Amino acid sequence: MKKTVLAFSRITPPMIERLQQQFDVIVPDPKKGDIGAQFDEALPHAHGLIGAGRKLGREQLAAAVKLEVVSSVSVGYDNYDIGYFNERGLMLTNTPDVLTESTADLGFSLIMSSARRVAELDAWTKAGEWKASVGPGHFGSDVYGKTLGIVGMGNIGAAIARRGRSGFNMPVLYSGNSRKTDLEQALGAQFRSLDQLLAEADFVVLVVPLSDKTHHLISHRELALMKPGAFLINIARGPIVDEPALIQALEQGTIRGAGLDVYETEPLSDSPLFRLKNAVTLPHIGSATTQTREAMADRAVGNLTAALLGERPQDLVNPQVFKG
Ligand code: 8YV
Repeated sequence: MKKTVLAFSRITPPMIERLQQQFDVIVPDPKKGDIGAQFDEALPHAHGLIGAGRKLGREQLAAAVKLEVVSSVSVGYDNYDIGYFNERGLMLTNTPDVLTESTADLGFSLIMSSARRVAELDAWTKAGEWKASVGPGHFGSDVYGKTLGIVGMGNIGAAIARRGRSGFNMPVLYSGNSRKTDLEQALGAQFRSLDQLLAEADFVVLVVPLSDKTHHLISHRELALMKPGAFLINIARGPIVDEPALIQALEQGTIRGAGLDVYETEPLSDSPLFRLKNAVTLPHIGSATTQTREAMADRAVGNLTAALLGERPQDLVNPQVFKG
C-alpha cells in the first residue's frame, strides 16, 4: 500500500506529480472548502508532511499517528518543535545550500536600497515630486568601502561577506558562536563581540537562526550601541529584533535606516514601519526567485521521498532519529 503525503502549504504541480509516482498525495484545496478542516481530516493518515510556514509541534501533530517525516521547504526550522520531533522519533528535513546565493543577493539589495534610498525615491519620482535636481535632503549614504558587520557567519552570512569584500571593498566584521578562520584568511574578516560589531559596523546584517538565545537579540540597548549613520538589515527572522524598539530607533534617528525582509508577525498588513521613509519593507522574499524556489522544492521532495522509502534523507536535521 502506498504511503500518504500531506502538503501543509501550497506545493507546485511538478512537486505533486513527482510525489504521486510513489505516494498518495493530499493537497488541501481552497476550492473544496476550508483548508484547515481538510488538513485536520487528512493528518491522521499522513506518513509524510511537506510545506513551509506552519508551526508544528506537540499540539499540532498529536493526531498525526502515522507520521514519519516532515519535509520543510525552507532552510530555517524554527517553526518546528525539534525536542518533540526527537521524542517521537520523527524525522525533520530542510533545504540548505540551494538558497544561499539568492538570499545573499536579497540581503545585499537591502543594503543598497536602504543606503541609497531606492524604494523611497522611486515612490517620490513616480509621485511627480521631481521638479529640480535633488539636494542634500535626498542624499543617501555610501556603501563602497564601508564596514560590513555580519551577525551569524553561516553560509548566507559568508555569501554576503564575499559580495561586500570583493565587489564593494568593505572591511568585514562578524560575530557568532565560532571563529571562521577560513573566512578570516580569505576575506580578512575580523571576529568581534556583538557589542563591538554593533559599535563599529556601518551595515549590521542579521543572519542568525531564531532560537531562545537569539529572540530579541537586537533591542533598545543594542540599537543604542550602533552608529547614528548605520543601517540594520534583517533577512533572518523577525523576532530576532524587538520591533517596537527598532521603530523607536528609526523615528528618533538612533540609527539611519533599516532594510527588512522579516517581521515579528507575518504577513505584516499594517505597521508603523510602513510610514517610515527610512525603513525598506519587503514581504519575506529572501529565497523567492523562480530558480531557487524550484531548487528548494526539488530538494524537499527528494528528502521526503528518501525518508519514506527508508533511506537517509540528504538534509536530515535530527540524524539521531534515523532508523535506517
Ligand atoms: C522560506 C526562509 O522559503 O528558507 C527559509 O528559512 O526563510 C524562506 O526561504 C520561507 O520561510 C517559506 O515560507
